Amino acid sequence: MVTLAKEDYLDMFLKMQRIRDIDMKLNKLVRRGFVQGMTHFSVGEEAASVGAIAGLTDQDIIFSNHRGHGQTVAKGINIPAMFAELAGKATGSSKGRGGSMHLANLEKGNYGTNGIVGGGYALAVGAALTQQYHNTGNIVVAFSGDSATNEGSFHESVNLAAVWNLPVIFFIINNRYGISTDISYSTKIPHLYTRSDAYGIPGYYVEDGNDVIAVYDKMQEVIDHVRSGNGPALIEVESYRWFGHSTADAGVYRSKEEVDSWKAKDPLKKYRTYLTENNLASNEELDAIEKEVAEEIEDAVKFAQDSPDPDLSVAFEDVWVD
Ligand SMILES: Cc1ncc(C[n+]2csc(CCOP(=O)(O)OP(=O)(O)O)c2C)c(N)n1
Ligand SMILES: [Mg+2]
Repeated sequence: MVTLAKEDYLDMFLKMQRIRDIDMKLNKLVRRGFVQGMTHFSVGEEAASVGAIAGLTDQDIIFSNHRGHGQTVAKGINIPAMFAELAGKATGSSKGRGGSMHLANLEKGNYGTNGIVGGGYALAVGAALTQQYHNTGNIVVAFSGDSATNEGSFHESVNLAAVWNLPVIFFIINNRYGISTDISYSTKIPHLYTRSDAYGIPGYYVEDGNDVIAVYDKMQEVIDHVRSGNGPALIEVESYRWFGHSTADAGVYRSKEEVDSWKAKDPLKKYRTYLTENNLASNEELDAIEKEVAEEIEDAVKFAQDSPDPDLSVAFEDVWVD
């Protein structure tokens, strides 16, 4: 049973609203050339990201993938710096060199999103080895989609993490698609969390990954297990992306009925109902947060638009660490 301070409940709502509004805004801005290259939206998957990250500390580390806006926001990136990064500006969180698929925020433990499917797993295992070696007590979470678990890197990484007893959580957001491929074409087993059996680690499952409290609650168990030195764990949560795979995808392989059925399970509406019905927040308070987020995003877009392009010379900065 989850019991949090009111400010923590509201912070989760704020972060979910930010993820929603940032991607809704970007969906308009990409058409006007605001973002260089492709971008992948997290709309519909807000509860999975926020529920997963709300129980981590700033020192805990995450790695994410091409669909990493949600985790990046949940891990507390500065919003104007994120917009500037998406626009490739000098004031961006990675000085404009990363963009949508390479968002990072080292101070808050976001070691980077990653355009290579399955590319984050081994990096997360390496970071977890560092935590174990230096006995920091921090843990690492590797976010991925469902399809990525069919990459060889997944199996090698989970196996190595298991035999070395590393403090890493493999967090899978199962949205049932890898681009246009329905999961039934790519994966024989009905539940991805059972893959943990092959490596001798525990597997956890949240059927309603649109319920932020359910995700948070289950993650508390997973975090306790991993932080206590019991080695890695794997968790699968079910959710759905409302938009196409990326801005280059019209989504013709999914029926309107299917998409609508998931929109009816809107994570933000679900959480608003939970908060108001349990007297944890009023509709007025939540409306005020919505307004605050809308203004914050307008300001962030303006900040990005008014920012200068990076100088070419920065391309070779921060490549090596002594
Ligand atoms: C190694 C590699 N193979 C293929 C691609 C192209 N690609 C980008 S996203 C994607 C599907 C990923 O699906 P999933 O892991 O389920 O994540 P989702 O997009 O559903 O969030 C593919 C095949 C890639 N970027 N990297
Ligand atoms: Mg997927």
